[in-house]
Amino acid sequence: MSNTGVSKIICIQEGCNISVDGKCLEGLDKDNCPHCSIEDILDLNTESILPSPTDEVSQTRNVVENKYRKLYSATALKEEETISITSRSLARVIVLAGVPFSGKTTTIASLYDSFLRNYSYAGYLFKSSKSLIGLEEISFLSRSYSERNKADTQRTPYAIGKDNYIHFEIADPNRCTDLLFTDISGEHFENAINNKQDAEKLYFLRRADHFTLFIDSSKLLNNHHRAFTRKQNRGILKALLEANILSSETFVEIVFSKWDIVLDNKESNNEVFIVVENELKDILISRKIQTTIHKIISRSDFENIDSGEGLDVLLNQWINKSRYLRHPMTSINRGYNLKNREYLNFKY
Ligand SMILES: Nc1nc2c(ncn2[C@@H]2O[C@H](COP(=O)(O)OP(=O)(O)OP(=O)(O)O)[C@@H](O)[C@H]2O)c(=O)[nH]1
Ligand SMILES: [Mg+2]
Repeated sequence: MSNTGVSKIICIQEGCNISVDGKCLEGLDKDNCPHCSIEDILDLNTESILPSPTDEVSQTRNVVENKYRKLYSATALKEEETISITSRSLARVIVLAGVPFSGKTTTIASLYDSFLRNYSYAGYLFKSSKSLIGLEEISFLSRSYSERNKADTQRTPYAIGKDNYIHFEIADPNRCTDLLFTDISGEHFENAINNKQDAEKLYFLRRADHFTLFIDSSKLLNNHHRAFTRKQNRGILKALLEANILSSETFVEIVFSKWDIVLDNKESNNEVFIVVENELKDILISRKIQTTIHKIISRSDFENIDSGEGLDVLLNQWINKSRYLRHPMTSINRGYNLKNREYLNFKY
C-alpha cells in the first residue's frame, strides 16, 4: 500500500478472491501472479473522512463501498435490484400474465423497438433502462443479425424463475416514470390454475399496479383451441383471486394479443371476443376490480398490417394508473401535544 492512498489488489482471474481475503486462487504470491495488479483506489490526501481501519482488508472494503456505487448487471433484474427503483419513485409494477406463447415477452420487445425506431413514442421519450442487456437479449431473434427469415421471440425459460424484471424509465415533459415489467414463463400461470400453492408463489402480484393478462387471439379463432383457452384464462383469474393475491387495488388489463391474425382472417367471427370479455369481466367485477380491454399487435405476421397497434393505449394505461394514486395522500392531524410527550422525560 502506498503512503498517500489506499490501493487494492485486482485479479482478473474468475473466482479469485485475493482482493477480499488476500488469498490467491493459485496460491501464488501477489508479486509473482501474472493475473494480479495493484491499483490505487483512493487518495487519502483528498479524502477528509475515512472509516476507522481495523485491518487492511476491512479498510479497503469500507472505502470501496463508500466510493463506488453498486453496479447493475444490466440483464433482467432480480427483485433485490429493483428496490433502488421502487424506493426512488412511484414505480409501476406491471405483471405480464398469460399461458406460454401468448405474446408477453414480444410486447416488451416491441415497446423497446418502438422507442428505438422513433424519437418519441405515444408522447413519451425513452430515458434509460437498468436492464438494457436484458432488453437486447429478448429482442435478439427479431434482429437481422440473428439471421432468421422471420422475427421471433425466444420462449422465456421456466428455469429463470419468477424473479425477472425488465426496467424502462419513460419521460414526458412533466415527469419521469419507472416501469418494471415481469418477464416470466407462462408455465407459472398454468401451474397456478390447478394448484393453490403455485398460485401463492406468485406473491409479487400483491405489489402489482397492473395485472395484464395476455390471451392469444388466434387460439380463440380456432375451434380446437377455443374452449380450452377460455377455460385456462378463467382459471388463472379464479386461482389468483382465491389465493387472495390479486386484489381490487390492482388494475387488470385483458389483452387480446396477435390481433393481426384476426384482422387478416376475413371470415373470423368476432363474437367470441365479446363472450370472453364478458365472462372475464364478470369474474373481476364481482371483486370490484377495474378492468380495461385491449387488442394489440406486438409483431405483425402480415406485410399489410402494421406492428405496434394498441401498444400506445396500453402504455398510457400502465403509466397513468397506479395503485398508490388511487387514494390521494392526506395529512392526518393526530391531535398530539408534542410538549407533553412521555419520551421527552428521557435523556436519550
Ligand atoms: N402474429 C403475431 N405473432 C406474435 C405477436 N406477438 C407475439 N407473437 C409471436 O408469438 C410467439 C410467442 O411470443 P412470446 O412473446 O415469446 O410469448 P410469451 O407469452 O412470452 O411465452 P412464454 O415466454 O413461453 O410464456 C412468438 O413466436 C412471437 O413472435 C403478434 O402480435 N402477432
Ligand atoms: Mg416470454
